[in-house]
Amino acid sequence: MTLPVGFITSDDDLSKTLYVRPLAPYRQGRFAFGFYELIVRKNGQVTRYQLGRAPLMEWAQNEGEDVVCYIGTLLDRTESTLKNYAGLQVINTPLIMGIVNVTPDSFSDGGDNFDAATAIAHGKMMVKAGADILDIGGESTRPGAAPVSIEEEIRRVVPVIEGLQGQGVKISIDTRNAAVMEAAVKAGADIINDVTALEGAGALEVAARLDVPVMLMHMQGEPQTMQANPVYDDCALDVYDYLAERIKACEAAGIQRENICIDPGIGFGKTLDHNLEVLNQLALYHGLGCPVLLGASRKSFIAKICGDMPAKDRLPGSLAAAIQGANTGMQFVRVHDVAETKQALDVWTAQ
Ligand code: 8Y4
Repeated sequence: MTLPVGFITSDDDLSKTLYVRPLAPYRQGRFAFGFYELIVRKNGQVTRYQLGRAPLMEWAQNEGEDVVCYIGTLLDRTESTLKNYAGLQVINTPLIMGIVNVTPDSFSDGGDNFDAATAIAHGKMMVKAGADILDIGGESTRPGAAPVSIEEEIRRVVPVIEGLQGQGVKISIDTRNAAVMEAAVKAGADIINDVTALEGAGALEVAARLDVPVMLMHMQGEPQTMQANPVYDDCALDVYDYLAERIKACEAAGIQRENICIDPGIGFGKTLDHNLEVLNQLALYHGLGCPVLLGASRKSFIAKICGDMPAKDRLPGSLAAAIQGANTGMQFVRVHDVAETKQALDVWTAQ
């Protein structure tokens, strides 16, 4: 496919027109950034061109100074693989976020203390297994899950955050409620993980005031209905544009880019094809200049690919997704099975 010449005009918003995706796998200690996919989106048309770095820069030069500058920034961001976030040093193998659910549907027995004690024990086990972050959540975003009051959500997560202090790992609070963010950080949480990218009432302001690192995830629609009929122009690019817009909103609210991690939100308002489009182009998101997290563990896209099986039987598919994350330079993977994921990533890293 021949490159468009004189295609970009001064009317084009470059940030919604040009994207670059590195084609070589990210490998620890030996990076090969020779080849890229240049993605051009104009008038609703998306065209992809695969080319070497030098021809890409040559094309940019012909398009003008603004394009040189924009592509230069994207390449700089994509090629700076070392990123520090939340006091964690991220080398070129993903760090592991272990999932700690504090929702009644994740326990067979009901009692309050049982819930907290079980979650704390589970968290400590994940630390032993090699987790770098524990993600503590008290609200289920599963379709059909019972709604939880803010008081109940706080009552669930605070004792678990307190019980997991001093383990030598970071704690993230998985919530979309500003009041829960506040209570959780007060109890010792280090990071806010929000599946609505701080779009909730007061969330941006509270996160900025608390001055803790944030994770911004993409979701289309609302948890109850998001899987009904998700529609995109181009899923991977639409997610990119959304995250770019949320980064901008964070910066405007006083949250610095170094304190932002982004996440394309596998399974959140996405069909199997949408999820696969994102999973196949994960490295695109490095152009946004933030560490990237991939959360694919046990999600239903695995069952849709392989034939239905319960969530607990999706470890092999989850490990394949984690390795895809490693190959595309993801800084974090969010997983249920920490020991197993660590073994897979250690072997990948040792190659
Ligand atoms: C079995 C068990 C099958 C759990 C599916 C699930 C993400 C997230 C969730 C994510 C970030 C989940 C809170 C969905 N997913 N946060 N949270 N990224 N940042 N489903 O992908 O695990 S909950």
